[in-house]
Amino acid sequence: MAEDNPYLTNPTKYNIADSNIALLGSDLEKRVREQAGDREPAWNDQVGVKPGIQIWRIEKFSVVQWPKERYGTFYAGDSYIVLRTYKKHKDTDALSYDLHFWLGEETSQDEAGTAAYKTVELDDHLKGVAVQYREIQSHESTRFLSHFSRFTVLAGGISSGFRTVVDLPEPDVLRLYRVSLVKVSDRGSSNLVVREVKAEKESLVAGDVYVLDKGPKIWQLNTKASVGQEKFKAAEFVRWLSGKRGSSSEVVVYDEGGPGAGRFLSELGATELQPNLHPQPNWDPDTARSSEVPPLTLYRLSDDLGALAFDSLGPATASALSTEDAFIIDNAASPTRPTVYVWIGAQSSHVEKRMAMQYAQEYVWGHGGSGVGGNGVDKGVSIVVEREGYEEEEFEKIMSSGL
Ligand SMILES: [Ca+2]
Repeated sequence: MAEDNPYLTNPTKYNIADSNIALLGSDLEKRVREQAGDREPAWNDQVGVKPGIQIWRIEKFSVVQWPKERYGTFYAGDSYIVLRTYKKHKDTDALSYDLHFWLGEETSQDEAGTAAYKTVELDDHLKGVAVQYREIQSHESTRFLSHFSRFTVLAGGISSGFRTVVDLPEPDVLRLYRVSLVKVSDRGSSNLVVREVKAEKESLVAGDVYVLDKGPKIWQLNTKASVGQEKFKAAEFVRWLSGKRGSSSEVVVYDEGGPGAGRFLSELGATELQPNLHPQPNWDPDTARSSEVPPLTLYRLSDDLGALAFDSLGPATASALSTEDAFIIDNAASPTRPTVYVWIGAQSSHVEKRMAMQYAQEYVWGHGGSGVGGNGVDKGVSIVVEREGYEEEEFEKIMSSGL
């Protein structure tokens, strides 16, 4: 389905490695404002009024409601806004919010900028009490993944039209999915994550389960390093996929090293799996901040002296957070939950509140380099905005151990 979209005929890719979102005061911001108008119709009285998930996709410069039946499925070519409304305490009426914007690896700069801008706007609509998160494809926070019992990322996007995972592919089509379980809570519950990857041998890495969709045939490969629950959940996904097609696809399950597994590999021109160079660390709250982790570093964003100033305060100290300013706390070196936090004081100025996320993005961009464990900050790192008085438990835990 070709879409009449003047902005996407030649989209500028939002390249995480080489660019940042210089949004406020930029030409992009002006264009977003012009296109969107002052009042966003999507932020109406149906938004954030009862517990549940709400999702919008950025289309051109607009915020468009994402169909409920597609919740949990994201396209690498798009940007989305995800709002989770919940009650922190079940006995009260007060609602809390997790507000995420998710940027696919192939999304355009315009879409990414619009998503970031509209997220701040939605937070304003919610009276500024949401916790905001920037999510980058393949670097999603566990908080984000915990909202979806099955989280799926497909290739393509708005410019290439809809395709669902169950669309029956052409008989000669090969689609490869990497299926893994991701721990989403400290109590050990796990959600299924399905990512479409290039159907080529380089994509086959030890440690997960792969599903090769050949249309009439669906093959599952359990690698040796995959865990039992992963295989089980992947089989559930395969059964669902086949079931959606009226069980017309023939399903075969292979185990790495077992009979026939070579057939799966050779279909992609491989003879063996690639070694997993970046195994996912296991989340253990007790060792979340071990002694090897560098101390948290703290930055202050303040316009108290007129112009907006961004200053390093060095290692975090307990007294440094003040209610009159915004702060950036770099916990990107955490081996388990690398995050850059933005903390916004209740008495901070309008400009400080508005600019904080942008400064965090520029900070991440400017410090990008060797990534987790090194001196730099992984460009895909989660950015989380915490408002004074509405902080997440996780943040409080990190601050109390770091300060
Ligand atoms: Ca201030």
